Amino acid sequence: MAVIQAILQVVWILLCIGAAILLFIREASMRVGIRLAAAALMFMAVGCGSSGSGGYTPTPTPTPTPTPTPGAGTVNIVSESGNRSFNPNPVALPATGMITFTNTHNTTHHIVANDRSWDTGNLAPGTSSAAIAIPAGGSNYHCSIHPTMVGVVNDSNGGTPPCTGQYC
Ligand SMILES: [Cu+2]
Repeated sequence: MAVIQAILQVVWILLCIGAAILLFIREASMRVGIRLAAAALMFMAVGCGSSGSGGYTPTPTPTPTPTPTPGAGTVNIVSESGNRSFNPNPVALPATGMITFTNTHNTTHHIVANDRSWDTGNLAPGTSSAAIAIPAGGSNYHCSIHPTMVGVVNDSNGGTPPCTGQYC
């Protein structure tokens, strides 16, 4: 089977070369120009190469970078210093009601709503959370790894939501 395949491949390559030469001669005799003939020859070579079983290496497709959710607000995690850990803080709730947390600090953080209604999961340095749906009433939040880090998402009217408990 492999022998037949090899023979077929050789025949195919010979056909390709033949076609390319014919095309070259035809183009040359028509005085269209050597450049066009060369281009045609290249085209044939590429075409033959890709239809064979070997010799063609597909170029790897680059991994797409995650695109931010349109209309989501962003809070940057900037340090481990109380209510200055986040920027901006407080943050306005955008019309989409969505906020993305981006960790620009040099250590892992894990942001949770004080009422546990949402949770970013662990955010390694340089990573961002998914866009998080914040309730229209806003949210008080903190870092579960560093409980002194506290922040606020304002309510949809721009007001500060009431904060009760140990993370206020
Ligand atoms: Cu933290």
